[in-house]
Amino acid sequence: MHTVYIGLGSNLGDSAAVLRAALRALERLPDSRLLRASKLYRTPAWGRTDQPDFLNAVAALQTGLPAPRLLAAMLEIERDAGRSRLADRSDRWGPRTLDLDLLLYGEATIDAPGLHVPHPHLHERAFALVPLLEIAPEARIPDAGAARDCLARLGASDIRAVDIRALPADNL
Ligand code: PH2
Ligand code: MG
Ligand code: MG
Repeated sequence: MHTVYIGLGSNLGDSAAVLRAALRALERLPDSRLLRASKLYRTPAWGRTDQPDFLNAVAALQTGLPAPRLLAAMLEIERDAGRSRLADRSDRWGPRTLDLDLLLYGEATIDAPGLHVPHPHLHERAFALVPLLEIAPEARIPDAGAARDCLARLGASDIRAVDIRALPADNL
């Protein structure tokens, strides 16, 4: 069994409902158990900034699934949420209904086509580090060190936990 961390993001549609449904889908993965889920955070778009704010979260999973099978299951959850991808990948940094990223897979370093662990941008993305540190304050990123030291170099003043009272009741 491996402890893995999955980043969840959405900035299209009813993002809070999409992320909650994705957490339920992760809970149902075979040979896996959802250990923890962070709060939802409202985060300014990173990279391509001409798009709406995201909601982001991180989930911790204990799983016996090998990384490629876990990744395939995550892509299926994205598709079920209505995520589309353009063949030329020109939408790679654009708005999305659901993005699931494998951030950490135990302490493994994996470099295979379409599968790079730790996530190559994790150490430079406060929107992923803040929810990760909420549920795993001691997390270490292979080759980048303590996640909390990475975040200290970035700052996180623009990342806010979502107040559930500000969401429609059917989102709870
Ligand atoms: N995902 C991206 C690009 N930029 N910015 C935020 N705040 N949250 C994301 O999940 C995100 C992003 C590509 O997957
Ligand atoms: Mg992503
Ligand atoms: Mg992704």
